[in-house]
Amino acid sequence: MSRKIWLDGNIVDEAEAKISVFDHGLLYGDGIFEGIRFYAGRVFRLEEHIERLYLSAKALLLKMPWTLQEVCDATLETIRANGLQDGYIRLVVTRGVGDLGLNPYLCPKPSMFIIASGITLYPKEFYENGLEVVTCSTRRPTPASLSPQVKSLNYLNNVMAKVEALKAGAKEGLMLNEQGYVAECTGDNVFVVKKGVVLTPPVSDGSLDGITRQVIFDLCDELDIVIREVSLTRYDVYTADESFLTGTAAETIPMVKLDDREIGDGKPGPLSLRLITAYGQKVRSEGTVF
Ligand code: PXG
Repeated sequence: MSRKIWLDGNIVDEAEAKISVFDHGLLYGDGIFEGIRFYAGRVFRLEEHIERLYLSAKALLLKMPWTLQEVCDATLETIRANGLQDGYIRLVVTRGVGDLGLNPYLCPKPSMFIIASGITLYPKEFYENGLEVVTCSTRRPTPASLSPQVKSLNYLNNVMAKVEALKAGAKEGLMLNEQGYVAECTGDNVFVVKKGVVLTPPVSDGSLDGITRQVIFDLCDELDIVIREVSLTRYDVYTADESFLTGTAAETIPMVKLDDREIGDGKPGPLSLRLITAYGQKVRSEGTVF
């Protein structure tokens, strides 16, 4: 069945959903995106994702021609048009059509399209047995360049890191910042567990302020689990008792090996599994009904 795409205010067939070759989203990666999941008829953390989209837009001086509510409504409309109950939303805003040359002020109108589809980042067995991860040589950019908080259409740094991981036979790659501290994986935030305490790097170490990451803070609060933000080195991950990764697309997944070192006993840890189960329950019981 052909997917229905929301494109600049209209629902169109996938084959009709086209963007100009002069769109600066394509020519310069000048644009932003969001990835949102929906489960059993509800969109999880919809407002938070759309708010983050607006923050990315603000940072890039990209003036959104739609209100936040209109974007939320368009997202729900797209899901309904595709008759899905569970899936993934990819929302993309481009700078719009301009001419050759970087100048964004020559692009009068941004474009937005919304895709509702499925997504599988890792095969199912990795959710049960855990992921093996390798450290990539590609670093997360410093906040002195474009902030890692902007979900821009230029993900080449992460794509190249992912390629390194795949070439090394791993499904995911750990990215460090310029100082060598752990930032995040190519599309997921990183957590470790040490002596019953959950630790994750502060976002100032170069990670995206993930919405799933925030859910882990909420769950730790609800379950009386101590969680702290601390800078981590690879040593801290190698010697942790447990580790797991989080992201909207990835959800929550145990990490059991880094650079050939088993983390803990090399199996998903009990605290990670508790949080992963609680996450699964939360996403299926909260959210905006569509
Ligand atoms: N780090 C980066 C660099 C990301 O892009 C996350 C962490 C997790 O954040 P959330 O808010 O989702 O918990 C992301 C999320 C895709 C795709 O294909 C998107 C992401 C990651 C992987 C794939 O849409 N973004």
